Amino acid sequence: KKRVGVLISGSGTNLQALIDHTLDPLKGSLAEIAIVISNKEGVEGLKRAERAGIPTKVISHKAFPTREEFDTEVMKALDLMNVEIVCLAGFMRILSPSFVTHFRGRLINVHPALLPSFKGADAHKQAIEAGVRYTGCTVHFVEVEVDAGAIITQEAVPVEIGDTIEVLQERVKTYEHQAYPRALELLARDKVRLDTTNGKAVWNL
Ligand code: 3YE
Repeated sequence: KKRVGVLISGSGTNLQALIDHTLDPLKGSLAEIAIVISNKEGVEGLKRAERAGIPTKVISHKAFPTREEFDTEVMKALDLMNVEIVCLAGFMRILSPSFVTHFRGRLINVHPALLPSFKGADAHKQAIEAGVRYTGCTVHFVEVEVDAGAIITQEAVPVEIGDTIEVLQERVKTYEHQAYPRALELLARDKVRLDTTNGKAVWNL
């Protein structure tokens, strides 16, 4: 099985979806979560990992003088666990070029919008303000430029009249929980890879 590291910053509902998927014998997953790393202590996502018997580590970005030094510590922890695939799951840090380069093609993120629309940390606010009737979620390869990497999977989600950011966020999350395990499986099974010469996804279905 491919060893996966998951990076989190909070409640870890996407982590839970990845745990449930990879631990379900009926799914026959080719991925196994080897470690969960959080940049914040005490978050619910760490408890989710512990309940599933998955090793955890807290690496607080506040303990490091620079972004690069924090990222290097995370990189070392992942390499020590022989992690082959890294999933960002509600991890709220921009990763430095050296980290992205180290894991390029093996590093994926879920973003709560239909990229390339509504990049950044307030995607639902942007979607509501734009008045779109559909938003969604995207699992993509991580590149140095945030939310710009090649797309692996997307799900479209309706925006209902009167939606608040919170209500829309909850609806989109249920789709993220479907899309993220599917994307991880595509990568773990080498059904998709990143062509690092041009940054495009290559499909072998
Ligand atoms: N890093 C790169 N490329 C990507 N990180 C994420 C995706 C992604 C990535 O595609 N290179 C919000 C970041 C946006 C932000 O400005 N964060 C602050 C810290 C805020 C905090 O600690 O609460 C920062 O300085 O990084 C994952 C999603 C990033 C979300």
